[in-house]
Amino acid sequence: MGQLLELAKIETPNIEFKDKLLIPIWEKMVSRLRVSEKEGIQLLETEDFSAVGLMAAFAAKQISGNKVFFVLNRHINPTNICVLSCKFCDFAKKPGENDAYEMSIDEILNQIDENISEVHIVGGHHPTWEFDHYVNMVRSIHDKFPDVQIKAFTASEIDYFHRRWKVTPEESLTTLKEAGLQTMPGGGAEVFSDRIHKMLLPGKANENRWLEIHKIAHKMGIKSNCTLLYGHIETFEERIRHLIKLRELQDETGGFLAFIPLEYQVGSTFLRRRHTPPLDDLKMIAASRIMLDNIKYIKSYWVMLGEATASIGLNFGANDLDGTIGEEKIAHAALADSPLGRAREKMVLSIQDADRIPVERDALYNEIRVYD
Ligand code: V47
Repeated sequence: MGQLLELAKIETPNIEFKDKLLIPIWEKMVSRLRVSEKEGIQLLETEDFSAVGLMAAFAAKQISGNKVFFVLNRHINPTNICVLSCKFCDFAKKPGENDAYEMSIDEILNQIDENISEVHIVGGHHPTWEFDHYVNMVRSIHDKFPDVQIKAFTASEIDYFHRRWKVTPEESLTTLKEAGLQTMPGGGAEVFSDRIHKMLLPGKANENRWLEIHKIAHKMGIKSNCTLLYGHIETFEERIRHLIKLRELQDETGGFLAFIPLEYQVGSTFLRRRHTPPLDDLKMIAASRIMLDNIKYIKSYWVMLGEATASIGLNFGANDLDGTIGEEKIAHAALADSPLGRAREKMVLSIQDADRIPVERDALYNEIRVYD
């Protein structure tokens, strides 16, 4: 295994297991042995959610004690115009459609202020915006706000710059890094499965391409995040296989900062009738924490989970609550009922509600302030 996480020695809790199939998994965790695919599936299938929560909380405490991280950030989605037609997405629009929009670079700059640490930029795959436009966007932000770290463009967008403008990922990432890009978000991974790729996201970067682009980024010293879009038509097997693929790449590069399980928002796409029930969200967070033994941070993404479930997720293995966000558009286009953005005080309270210590961080997880 590549890069082992540093673990603090803490007392092993005494867990009363109702589901005896969890015991060998727990024994492996305590001995720092890797959990297998079959065991990962058991973590999602079990009804003993309190035991899974305690197991994951133990793993999280070994990694970051009682600390839970958050960032003052803004999400900016420069355009929703997109050549793709992913079947889960309510955000994308075609040119000329009623709600289609394009933000100018000045409009983007107006959404940022020097009080935030991170700006997160993800948008549609625009048919005519040239690659240079994205470079200008990053450079303009960096020039005006040199202290704001720029986390921008999913692997799917980097792949699209190649397909549309013949700029290879090596070239685009080198140029964007020179312009001020610091890290990459984890979107666009969806579910690593040929079956789902064909059905839901034809034409988008597939598993191999997504992983290849993150590997290129990591080799260039660009850290990134990773995600899984769950709660639609995927199986538990596909979810766990996806986590194992991420774990394998992390063994190789050590370049992932955080993993974010993204709960599918039903909106008007109706791949499923209802969103995932909160207890299943919590098991997903816990299984992620237990499987991804080499990725330091697991986010409880309040935008998609809702504020209450996200706060409880901090007792199911998550050690990051993401950020204040500003005006989120992707989940809200799919009718997420969380607020559009949150104040720092609300982030602190959600973490304290979970009996954890809030730590404000920057995009690279440097600690800015601990709220003891
Ligand atoms: O890639 C699209 C997903 C992603 C829906 O890296 C949907 O820190 C749910 O990746 N329901 C973008 N999800 C969001 C994302 C992200 C979010 C927060 C933090 C980070 C990070 C990354 O949103 C897309 C896609 O997987 N998405 N439609 C939907 N209906």
